Amino acid sequence: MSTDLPPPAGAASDWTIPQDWSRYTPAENGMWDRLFARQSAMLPGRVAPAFLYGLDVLRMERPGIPNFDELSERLMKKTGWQVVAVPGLVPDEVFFDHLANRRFVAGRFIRTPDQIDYLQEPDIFHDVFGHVPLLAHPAFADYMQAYGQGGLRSLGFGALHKLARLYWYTVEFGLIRDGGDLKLYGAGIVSSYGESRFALEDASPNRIGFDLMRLMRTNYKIDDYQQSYFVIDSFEELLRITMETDFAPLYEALNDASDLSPDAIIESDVVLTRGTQAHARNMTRV
Ligand code: HBI
Ligand code: FE
Repeated sequence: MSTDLPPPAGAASDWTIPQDWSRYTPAENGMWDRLFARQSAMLPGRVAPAFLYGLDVLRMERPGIPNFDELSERLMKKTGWQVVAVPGLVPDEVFFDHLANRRFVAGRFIRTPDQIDYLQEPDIFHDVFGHVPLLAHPAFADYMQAYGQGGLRSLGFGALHKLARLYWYTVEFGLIRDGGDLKLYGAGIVSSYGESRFALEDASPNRIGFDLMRLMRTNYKIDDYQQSYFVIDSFEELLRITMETDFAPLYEALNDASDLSPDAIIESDVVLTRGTQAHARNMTRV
């Protein structure tokens, strides 16, 4: 997205808009409740404990679409984050600038019943149910801010699409070790009825230990379940690796390294599951 686009009419110069929380209709609040009930039934035993803790301290199990001012007040006390409304996708620079200042931008609209299982643009259920609970976790909260700062820097290196893979394979589609088990934490998985089971339980995808350079070589699919998931040890470890890495030489090295396909397994990988890729094969068969 071009970074010099003006915000749409009615939006502030930083692209934020009022949530207008009191204007949600019963149907919209009902859609939230329906999605919430369906996803929370999946969570116990599958999702990272920090996610459940976030739902709890943010009081997200109360019915109806959450009020961003209330979420911000609770989050502010825990980790200094806020949730602000935007009309939809915002330019990269605007997105990163908000993250760098500990503001999470969320869509305020909710999907309609015919979009219950899939929609292209992130709605309030994906953004708030998927992303916001982990912002109550100190290390994850710092990681998100660091990502925003790194995002702004990456624009100067023309390296945004490499860095975007880090966001994709962690914040959106990451898995985390929990004792001897794997758990979900990526917002794209946690907010998806189908993928929350697929990512953990299906034999199709690869599950590979997190390696920053390797991950940033890996392409991803935006319109189907992932073919590989990357597994972190902890949010503290993810934050540490990100903070200790100088990304400038990494971007240099990435220019000389070939891209990897989403289903690739390479020699240096710590392979937790070698996927059958049956799902991806069936999807492409005509
Ligand atoms: N805008 N509202 C919104 N939400 C996003 O997740 C988002 C965005 N704009 C750009 C963007 N993401 C990308 O820059 C990153 O995911 C890399
Ligand atoms: Fe998202």
